[in-house]
Amino acid sequence: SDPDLVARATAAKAALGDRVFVLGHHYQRDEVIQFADVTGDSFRLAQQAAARPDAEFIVFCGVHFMAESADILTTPDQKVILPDLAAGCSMADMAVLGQVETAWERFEDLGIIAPTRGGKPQNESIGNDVVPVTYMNSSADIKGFVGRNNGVVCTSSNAKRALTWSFERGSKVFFLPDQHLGRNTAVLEMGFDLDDCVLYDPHKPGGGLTDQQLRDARMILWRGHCSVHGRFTLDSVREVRERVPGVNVLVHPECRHEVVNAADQVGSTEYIIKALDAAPAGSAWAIGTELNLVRRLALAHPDKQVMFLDRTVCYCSTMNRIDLPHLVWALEELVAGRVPNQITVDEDTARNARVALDQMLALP
Ligand code: CIZ
Ligand code: SF4
Repeated sequence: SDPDLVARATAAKAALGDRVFVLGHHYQRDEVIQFADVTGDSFRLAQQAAARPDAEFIVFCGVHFMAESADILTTPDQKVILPDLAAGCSMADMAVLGQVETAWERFEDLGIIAPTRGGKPQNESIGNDVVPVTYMNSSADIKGFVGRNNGVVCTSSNAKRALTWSFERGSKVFFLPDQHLGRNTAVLEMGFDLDDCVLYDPHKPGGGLTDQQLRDARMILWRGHCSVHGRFTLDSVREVRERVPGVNVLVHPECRHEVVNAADQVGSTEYIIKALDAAPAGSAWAIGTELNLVRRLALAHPDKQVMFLDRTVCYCSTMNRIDLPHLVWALEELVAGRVPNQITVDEDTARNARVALDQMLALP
């Protein structure tokens, strides 16, 4: 990276000292990660932010929904800053509150939501209750909706526990916004059939589902996906197995079902990092996750053969919007006494979202 920018970022960070805490997501560029006080996945970073109540400014090098979660979990005095406001997440953007409320109203009209969750008191609703579950990769609005309706947030490492908890409370789960994490967890970890899952498409009337399909379903999956992980195909897996005999295929659960099914292992980014740390020298690994992370893993494990699962380049374009110039700008603004690009979640939404996040933290 540009030596002048490196020097400016170093100087600005030194001038701010303990007043600033810089968080770097695993999918961030190297030029940004070098300035992170801590790196992690979205969940770990939110926890880390909450563990530093003394830091006045949290500079979040990641995407918008992650900065929102950090704002929800930190004290009201702390300010969360996203160096580029255009760093969104295409998956999170696929579930908008109004669309989700429309779907929920349909479930209410159908009588498949219990009164405890806001549904109408109807006899047929008894034992036929929908529990809303949202992946961490969703807006604060969606987490708030889930909290209001006694549901739970999950990450890719605790999705199975979140589903188990939910099915102890209802007969159906409404899973937002990543259809792949929902389907993969239900089918591969809970033993459900593919037929137990239906796909609710917010762009079709009634979600594109009949009343009967909704009554019969156990998992109602929102039609959302990650534009990065969704690009890996069964052909990518077949091709790498042919090219590298004995290769271990390790993918993120945001990948399509057939890809996860064909892989040797599936896990969150934190899981992937640990699996490589534990892997024997000389072993070969094809990794199905974001390219910045895979490139760093390859550098960190020169004794192992670490490669990207698909040979077409696959950065997360919104993660990559946070670059060194944006980080330098944000830090220098703070030094100058201004607060750039602050991310705030309104109190009502934050309170409800915290209910759903606390429920996740309390999962057995
Ligand atoms: O795909 C992502 O953006 C992931 C894995 C986020 C996270 O850290 O949970
Ligand atoms: Fe969103 Fe996918 Fe990018 Fe993660 S990798 S921030 S889920 S688009």
